[in-house]
Amino acid sequence: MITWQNLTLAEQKSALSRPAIANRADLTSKVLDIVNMVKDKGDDALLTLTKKFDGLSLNSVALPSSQAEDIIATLGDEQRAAIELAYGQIKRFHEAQVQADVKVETSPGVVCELITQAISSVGLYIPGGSAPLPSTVLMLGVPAQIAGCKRTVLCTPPDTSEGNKGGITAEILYAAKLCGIKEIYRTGGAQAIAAMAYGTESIAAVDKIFGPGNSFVTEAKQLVAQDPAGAAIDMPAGPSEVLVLADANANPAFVAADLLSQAEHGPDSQVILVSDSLQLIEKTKQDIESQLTLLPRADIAKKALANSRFILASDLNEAVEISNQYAPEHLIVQFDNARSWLSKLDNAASVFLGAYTPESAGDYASGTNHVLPTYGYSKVLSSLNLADFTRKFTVQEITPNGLAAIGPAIMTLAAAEGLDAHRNAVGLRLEQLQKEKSND
Ligand code: HSO
Ligand code: ZN
Repeated sequence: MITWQNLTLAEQKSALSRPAIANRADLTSKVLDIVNMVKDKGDDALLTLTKKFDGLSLNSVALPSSQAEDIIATLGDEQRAAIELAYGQIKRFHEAQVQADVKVETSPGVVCELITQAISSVGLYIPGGSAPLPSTVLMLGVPAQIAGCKRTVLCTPPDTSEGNKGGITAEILYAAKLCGIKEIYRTGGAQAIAAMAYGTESIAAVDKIFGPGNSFVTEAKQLVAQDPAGAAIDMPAGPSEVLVLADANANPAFVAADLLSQAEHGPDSQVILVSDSLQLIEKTKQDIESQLTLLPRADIAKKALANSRFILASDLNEAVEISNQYAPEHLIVQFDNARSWLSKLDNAASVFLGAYTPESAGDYASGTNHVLPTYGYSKVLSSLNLADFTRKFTVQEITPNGLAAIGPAIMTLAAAEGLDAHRNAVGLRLEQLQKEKSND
């Protein structure tokens, strides 16, 4: 446990540091090889890499729609209903984010507009591996559907489990179906990102790629985003994080469960507890131990917990300052009257207020998006939202009288910048108006 006040400024900074991404140059070169292979060989590269990494020989990247329907038919009623509930919640929250276009007459005869349009084609990456995430399909697919993107492509590694080898998990397929996603491809990793960015015979390139993934996927997203011929990406993604603020009255079992729910995501997950109560910290640690024994993913959680931090603050204000400095992806506030602290909470990407608001609610079904900036980027970047699936452009239209009123100022500004062609573009028109006036 760390007692915050006993640390020097430098020690405080290092107590909140994130682990550096190891051996980036090596990763970049491996990912570049994969990206280039997909650029050169298209679908063949995807199928070869699927054989290499997933051990599956597929004869096509696309999942035939009849196969998708057969897999969906295996889904139990309870699972179906849960996906439908989450879909409805996420839809309600994201539909409310639709913004009206802006149209303003800034002065008589000068009309300016800001219009929102859906990004034409988007690619959604859904990780497979140790925990396939149908919830992420909803988090990406629902806003794409509401925005009205013309094409939505979904890529995910093929299922390797017995009984559905080479297929895709039923939950992922059903979530995709609710979101109206028709293009579904069985390919994962850096190769899927390259395919969506540059296109292959079966996957046409998209404008923007969304979704979390391992270090290969993240690196591939960064590479294609730097290439003007590649694709835009949603945000830089690092390992998932939670910081819990808890006071002496918090329920340690709840706090332990919240910390563990983050820790089970991956060995590199970041888990931090900050409290002003030594007793709460000690009890939470005990509860973590006892809850861990029942978790199937205990090994993963233990690895993440090895890098966790338990910080004792002198009071709640100091606890809040520590959180603000760390800028967590998820911030859970288990203080009495948590809402009264909201205006003091800076920099967290997603805030959970009160004892009955676990992160799991936001991960699945409250309605908020679970794709969030990590690694301290939440200081400047936002939670994924409807606007990420749109672009905004401006329109203007000016009448002769409108131009006559603002034209002289434009000419003065153009002259000040030494840009005479700009000045003339207005001057010529004002002269024309002058002529028409004297002819009347
Ligand atoms: N906590 C993860 C999202 C997630 N949790 C998906 C469960 N499934 C990152 O925000
Ligand atoms: Zn989660």
